[in-house]
Amino acid sequence: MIRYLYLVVLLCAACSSPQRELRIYAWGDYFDPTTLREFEKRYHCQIVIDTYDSNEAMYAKLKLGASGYDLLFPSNYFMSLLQQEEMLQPIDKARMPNLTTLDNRLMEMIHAEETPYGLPYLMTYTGLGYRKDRIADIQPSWTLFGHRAWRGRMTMVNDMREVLGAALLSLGYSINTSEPHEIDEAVELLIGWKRNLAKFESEQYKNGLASAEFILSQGYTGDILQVREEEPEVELALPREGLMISIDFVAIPADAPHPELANAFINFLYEATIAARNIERTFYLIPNTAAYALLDPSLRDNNGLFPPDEILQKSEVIRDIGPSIRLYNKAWSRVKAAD
Ligand code: SPD
Repeated sequence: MIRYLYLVVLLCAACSSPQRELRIYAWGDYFDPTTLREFEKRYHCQIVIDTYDSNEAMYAKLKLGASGYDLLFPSNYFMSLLQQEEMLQPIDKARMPNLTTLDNRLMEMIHAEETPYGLPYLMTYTGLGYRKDRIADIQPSWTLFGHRAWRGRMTMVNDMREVLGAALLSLGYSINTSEPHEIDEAVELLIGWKRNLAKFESEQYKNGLASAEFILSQGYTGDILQVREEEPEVELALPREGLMISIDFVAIPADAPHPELANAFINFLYEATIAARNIERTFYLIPNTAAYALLDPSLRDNNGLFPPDEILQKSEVIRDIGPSIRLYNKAWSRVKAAD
């Protein structure tokens, strides 16, 4: 009887003890939800996710005092700012057996940003989403935003580097230029495009494409492919001038309440079967060669996950451009203020 009572007390204590929370601050549509449930089961915790739609928005919220997050997903070109401001803690790479199969080709791309404060989690390309039923025979180009006949039916993301990048690429300039006259030309071009846009927006446009409210949108390739799963009239197009490439890192904030659990989650993300499930659901590439081998064969020639070489050769990784970022901030304010 006493033994039975003891068991009941133990069980009740387990039920009533508050579960650990792993609080993630990440981009939207970023994980296969079944993988999150699996982590919760394995580690007896609950995952809570808040989302942001640009690096700038994430940084601003943290600077305004938002705290309690265990994990962040800043893009490569934002890592050094977060480090300089001592907003991150080192990752415990020694306790990550799943790191052994990281894709070296992609690791070379992020060479400049290699750091003890983060790991590359996800490759993101920026391309075009469009309605096949409204735009037949598309000739993919960033300059399509100059097409007046589609006024009010097009969107671009609310992300300064991505939008200026599209204009710079169409002018034949580097998306990382620090030349004021090149950035000025891009601003002039963008002000013209802006007159044709419904808005700069990074999340709701996906519903807008699905409902045909919008017929052409700049967007992250994985997001566009996720919409295509729901609405086959939505298609991905890769502009002939090339793509903007970002590598979103995974990082742990300096004040994370559960760094142990956060490190375990990072290792979990690189587990081959988990990475493969996340790739298949999000259509973003996690740089893990062991996961590539597990992918559904239909994904091997998916041009959003593996863009063709002739496009990749013209594409560029968005880089940290140091103090020249001021030129971009000013340029973006001019675009935003223009009628
Ligand atoms: N749902 C959006 C996922 C893509 C995030 N990557 C953003 C890169 C910004 N340059």
